Parts: sequence; C-alpha cells; structure tokens
Amino acid sequence: MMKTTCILGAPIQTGASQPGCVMGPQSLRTAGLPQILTELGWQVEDRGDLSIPSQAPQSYPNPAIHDLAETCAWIGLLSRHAYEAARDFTLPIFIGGDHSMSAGTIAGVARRAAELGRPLFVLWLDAHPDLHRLDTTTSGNLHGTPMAYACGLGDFLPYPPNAHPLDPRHVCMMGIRSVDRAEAARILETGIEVNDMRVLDETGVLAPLKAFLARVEAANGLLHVSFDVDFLDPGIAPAVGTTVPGGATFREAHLIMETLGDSGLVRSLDLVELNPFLDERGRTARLISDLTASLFGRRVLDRMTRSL
Ligand code: 4U7
Ligand code: MN
Ligand code: MN
Ligand code: MN
Repeated sequence: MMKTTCILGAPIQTGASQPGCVMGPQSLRTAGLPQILTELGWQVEDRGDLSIPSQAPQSYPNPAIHDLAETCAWIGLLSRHAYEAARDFTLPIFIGGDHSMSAGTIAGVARRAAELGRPLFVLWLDAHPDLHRLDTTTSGNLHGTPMAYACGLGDFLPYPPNAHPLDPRHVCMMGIRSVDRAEAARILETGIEVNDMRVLDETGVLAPLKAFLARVEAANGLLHVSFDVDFLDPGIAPAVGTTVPGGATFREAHLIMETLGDSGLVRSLDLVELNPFLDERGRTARLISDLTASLFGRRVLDRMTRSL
C-alpha cells in the first residue's frame, strides 16, 4: 500500500513572545520538504495553511497571559484538522507555528487513537517540557503550556475541553534543559519520563529511545512526535526564539529520526517553533527538512547509490 503524508501549515505565533514563526510553513516548503518526501516514495498532499478569523480579546486572572483568544481558536481548529489528517494519511506533518499548536494537534490525534481503541504515545523533543498551566506561566507565552493541556493537568478553560487526555506515562521527553519551578513540580507529580541533556550525555540517545519504542510496540500504540526546533543546539539551528545552549547535535538528531523511521511506529509529526526571521541563509529550515527526511526513510546508502 502507498505510504501517504500531508503537510498542514499552522502559521501561529501568538503563543510566543517574538514574531516570525508565522513564516515557518513557507520556509519548509521553500527548503523543498514536499519534493524531498515525494522522492523518498511518499504520496504527498500539501493541504496549505490554516487560518483563524480575528478574535475579540479574552481576559484571564493571570495578567501575564497574552493572545488567549487566538490560542483557543487555533487549538480548536487544529484539533479538528489533525483528527482528519490522522484518519486520512499514514503520517501527517503539522508545520508551525509556535508550540502552542501542539495542544490542538495532540488533542486531534488522541481522538483518532481513541476511535481506533489504541493508546497514544508522545515523544517530546524539546529544550523545555511546556508543562505550564494557565495559572503558573509567568512569561504568559502560551507555547509553554501544550503538554500540560494535552495531559489534562489542571483547569484549562477557556481552552477547548480536552476530551481525550494523554496518559502522562505515555510521554517520553528528550533534550530537556530549561525547566521552571512549577513545571518541575508537575514532572514529579506525574512521573513523566524526562531524559534531560545529562541523561543523553550519560547514556546516549538510543538507550532511552529504544526502551520507549519497545513500550509503544508492546502496547500496540500509536506514536506522535512533537519536534521543537530548540531541541537542537542553537549552533546548528539558530532559527528559534527561545535558544538554550547545550542542545542535541546533528548526529544525535539524525540518529533519533532514523531510528524512529525504522520503527514504523510514528503516526504523526509536529515541526514547531521554526522562526525563519532568525535563520542564517535558510540553514535551519534545510536541517529540519533533512531531519524529516531521515524520519521518512532517507538513508545514507540510498544517496550513495543514487550518485554512483
Ligand atoms: B517552547 C518558558 F520561562 N518556560 O514559560 C516560558 F523558560 O515551546 C519557556 O518549548 C517556554 O519553546 C518555551 O516562557 C516554550 C521560559
Ligand atoms: Mn516547546
Ligand atoms: Mn522549547
Ligand atoms: Mn521555543
């Protein structure tokens, strides 16, 4: 059977503090992502970019929060579209946009998993756990909240209700190196698996990744991967607003993506937080396209065979 993917753009930047993520989907198209996937044998449908109508302001007791109404509208819209994409394609790609969009994409793929009667697992590749609730964020940037919402941790009104909360035991985080106090409390309460950079330095990326993939397989689970560009070291991926030093290397990131591709377990992918306004001659956009290609089956030997 033909392997199918779709590209769904979510040009949202209201969850971040710096503008620029709105250009993310166009930047990955310019880097040739659709063509790269086509060459790898996938049937690719570009579903274009979603958009929301302008919103009336919405206030909230935490005065730091900004653009709440926009975020709520995006989450509702994305959860519908992500559900349909997960139903209609082998491995849809949701291109951001800031990470607040993952509150919507995970809700959508969770609805599809529930319909199939299979558990959803999430691999979270990020410098940050994004476990803030609306009452704990001090920056007010809602891209710091999607994982808490996805797991149903706390009161998230006025976000749309989350009908299929993710089991925190089905989450594996890698690359974490910036955690706020309230998020640390959430990690301890829930027991979410956090492989911070120290763990990755000590064990390498493969041991925790393979152990997690074995759990997904044993549970007959569906795997969603949420890739925040700041997972990578800023030296190789400068196009991100929230840089944190000491991130994943080029080789670690490709090894993760190749191993995910080999597993055949991945059923949906977020590519988020790319801010092309901060890029250097398109290098981050090209790197993200190449990493996606590794997940979609590109291997070094294929390229050698082609050039022979
Ligand atoms: B991202 C932060 F304070 N925790 O809440 C916050 F460190 O999607 C950062 O992972 C959030 O890039 C980063 O603003 C959100 C901060
Ligand atoms: Mn993030
Ligand atoms: Mn991050
Ligand atoms: Mn970020």
